[in-house]
Amino acid sequence: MVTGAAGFIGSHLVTELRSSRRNVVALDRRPLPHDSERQRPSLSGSLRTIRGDLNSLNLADCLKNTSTVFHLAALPGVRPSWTQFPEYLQCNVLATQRLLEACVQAGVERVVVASSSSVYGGADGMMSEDDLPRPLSPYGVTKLAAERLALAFAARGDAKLSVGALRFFTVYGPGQRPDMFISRLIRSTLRNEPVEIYGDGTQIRDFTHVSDVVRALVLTAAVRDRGSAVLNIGTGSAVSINEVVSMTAELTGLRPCTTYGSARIGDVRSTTADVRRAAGVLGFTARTGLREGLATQIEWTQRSSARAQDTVPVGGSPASPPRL
Ligand code: UPG
Repeated sequence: MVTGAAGFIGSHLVTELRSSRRNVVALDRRPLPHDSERQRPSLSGSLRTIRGDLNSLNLADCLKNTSTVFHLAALPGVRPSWTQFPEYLQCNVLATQRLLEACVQAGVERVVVASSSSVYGGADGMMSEDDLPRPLSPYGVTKLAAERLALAFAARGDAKLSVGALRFFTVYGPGQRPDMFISRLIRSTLRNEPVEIYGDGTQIRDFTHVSDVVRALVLTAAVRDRGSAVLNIGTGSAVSINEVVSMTAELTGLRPCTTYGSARIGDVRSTTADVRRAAGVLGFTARTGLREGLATQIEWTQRSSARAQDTVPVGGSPASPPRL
């Protein structure tokens, strides 16, 4: 089962699992994306979709015959969590508790939980799994709570499940959430519109391509020693927001129109994953460098906007003004 199957990472994971002949239950509050490429009929594993909320679905029914759960459903994003904390708590903590309880009852063997580098807070230098987490945003607090809840369930004497909690570092690539920086930068550059940089653009991120993240998820589900573990999933090196802007300019041949505004509360200055534990436990190392990965997202954005223009209803035009 994949929770959050309609999301950015979830939809890629569903495709990968099905192409390796896994039968997938895809659960989400939203419909799966109608992205022609990702819903290829050639995929060999079966797909059952369940539309609903983890806080209210009958999870015992949903989990029948499920051996592995990838728990990706969450309210993501750092900055809105200051003003929408009850929703973050509901979606990231209470829903996780409800799912884990149901997993124990259903005899699920393996749960892979999506955690985040946001649990670390404002560390300088490499972030290592043994560092004391000090989240700087309410979002980071909820991701840490979800991760620890999962580990607490795995430690219960009556549960046969083990947990892999993966701390993802700023994931990007085709289908990236539209509120994230790289998405906004590429979209606005292609449309010749301005994009605001929060702060001076010298903040750095360990940008991790979604294909690497999906590989790490699959490896975590399959790892032979199925003990519970917390693992960083990143590349081990970081790039500034200003460098991402320069690379995007080179790759598109266009000049991004950037404006600089205030840094946002709760945004950390720097993230860099210590990747040694993931290498040791999973044999995982990221393969996609930022330049190559950015090119995949630029190409995907160009294709999606071309498709959107092609699917305008008869009589309409992409440039039609809204009806008043
Ligand atoms: N930023 C801007 N302008 C924008 C959007 C973002 O300057 O319009 C900045 C932002 O302040 C941050 C950087 O760009 O410094 C990267 O932002 P973003 O792409 O949104 O990623 P993060 O803030 O690093 O957070 C992402 C995910 C979060 C996940 C985390 C894991 O949004 O859900 O937990 O990465 O590291």
